[in-house]
Amino acid sequence: MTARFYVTTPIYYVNGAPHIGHAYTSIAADVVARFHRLSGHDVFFLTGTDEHGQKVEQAAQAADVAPKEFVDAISANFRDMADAMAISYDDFIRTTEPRHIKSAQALWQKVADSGAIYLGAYEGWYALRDECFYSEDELVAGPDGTKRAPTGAPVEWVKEPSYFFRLSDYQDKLLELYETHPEFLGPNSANRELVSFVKQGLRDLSVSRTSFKWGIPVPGDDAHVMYVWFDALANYLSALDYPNTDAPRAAFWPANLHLVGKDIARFHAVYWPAFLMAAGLEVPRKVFANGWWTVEGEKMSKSLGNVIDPRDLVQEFGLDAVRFFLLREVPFGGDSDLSRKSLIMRNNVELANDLGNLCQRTLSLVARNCDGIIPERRELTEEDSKLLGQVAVLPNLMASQIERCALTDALEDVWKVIRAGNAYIDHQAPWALRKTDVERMKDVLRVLLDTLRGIATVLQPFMPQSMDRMLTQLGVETAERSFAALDVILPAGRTLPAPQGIFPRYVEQAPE
Ligand code: ME8
Repeated sequence: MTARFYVTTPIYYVNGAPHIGHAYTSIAADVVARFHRLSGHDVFFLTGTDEHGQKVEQAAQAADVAPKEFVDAISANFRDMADAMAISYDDFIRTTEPRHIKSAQALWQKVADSGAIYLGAYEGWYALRDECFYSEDELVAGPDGTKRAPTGAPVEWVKEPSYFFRLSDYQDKLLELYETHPEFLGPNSANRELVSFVKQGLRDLSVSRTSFKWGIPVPGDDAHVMYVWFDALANYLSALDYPNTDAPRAAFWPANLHLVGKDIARFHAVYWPAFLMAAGLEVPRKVFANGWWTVEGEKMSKSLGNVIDPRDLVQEFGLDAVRFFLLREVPFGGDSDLSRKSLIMRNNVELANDLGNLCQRTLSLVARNCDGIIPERRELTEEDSKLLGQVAVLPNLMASQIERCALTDALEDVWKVIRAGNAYIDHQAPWALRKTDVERMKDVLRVLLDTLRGIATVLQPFMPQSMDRMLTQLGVETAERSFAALDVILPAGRTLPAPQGIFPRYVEQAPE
């Protein structure tokens, strides 16, 4: 049976335009989804938008637009961003869709039937920006001396009737989950933080609000709408048509991977598994929290005017240079800074020089000296076998990195082989062999073509558009681009198209 793999991005709030941070998590999830597809797995990749809650309601009011009209426009903008970044999602869920509302209410009902929800009154702190309740001891002093959430968000005192989820009952079960499944939450820094948060003791969680209307009504009590996080987390099930266990997608539960930002690890690794346990459902296999991007050393913010739309970067640098930079710059899971200087450097050094030149040199030698025809694979020297051996282990090596969400390490594995390929071409000097030993020159070029094919195949998840072009230039048919296809070498005799550069160097324009 084909292995199934279910991977998700967060569903993004529609209170503003998408920026590079949203694109980041989606690109990472896209790499994982594409990698599993190339491994022959049955993948379901979900993204979407989180459209309820007080924050979105207020943003619509501020724009003087009806909430539905407001969320329709911004959700479409997020979908456009996903398409522009080549996010290969299988479904895009919106929490205002009837299918989601139905599922979220069914989940609520199931949790309530287990006895884990009761009616009470909430009195305490709420940070609208985070859509999160905080206890007094979590608060910090803001720059103006007012109380703030640990994230810096302003807090307000809220007092209203509310349904509660018996989160306190789940403390031991959650700690047991973290202990028996250390891979459940990554990276380690997020894991440590969560374990200590849960060890400090869990209070029951307010899961409904009565002071505004823009949400999903609580089943059986229309005066309440669900807390936006109960509503939002349910998206991962509603896309599978929960509670219909006969639905074709039902078999994708439990999710293999929820990719999130570190700001929302708590919701995914504490609240979500507790809700699922109460509903008698399996918990996801893994939650992984990516780090935080700043821009030229500053936090992105509307007031600083430094919020970057990923589509603008793509316009300037090309999609794959941006995707590559984001996943290459810092070990996945860590914080990072986006600066033009480092983006240009990565593009020029690693893409244009290391990979682009290796490909261009090889293909132009084949064009000039072999009439553009793929030469025979003949007996290999020790050096040939060494390089091809390094290529052959890449899919498995990378699979284990991707399993741990070590996306940057997976890229580093490929770059080691690219560097080895460059050392090989320099040492073998096929341009010199042309005059001394034409047969050996052909053998060397064939080894290089096979090396490049392996490299381009495993890089497809990271840079789908440019690797598509590279594989076409290498004479690799569409059906020959999976990892399994690498077991069969390309037949000699195919004519390659005229070589064209894949990664142009970026030259900064002089100011006018
Ligand atoms: O939290 N660096 O939505 P959201 C890295 N609706 N990642 C960033 C980032 C940055 N500077 N800024 C945003 C929500 N992100 C909820 C989620 S899921 C059931 C509900 C990414 O629009 C990161 O993945 O605030 C973060 O977790 C997410 O965008 C937050 O998006």
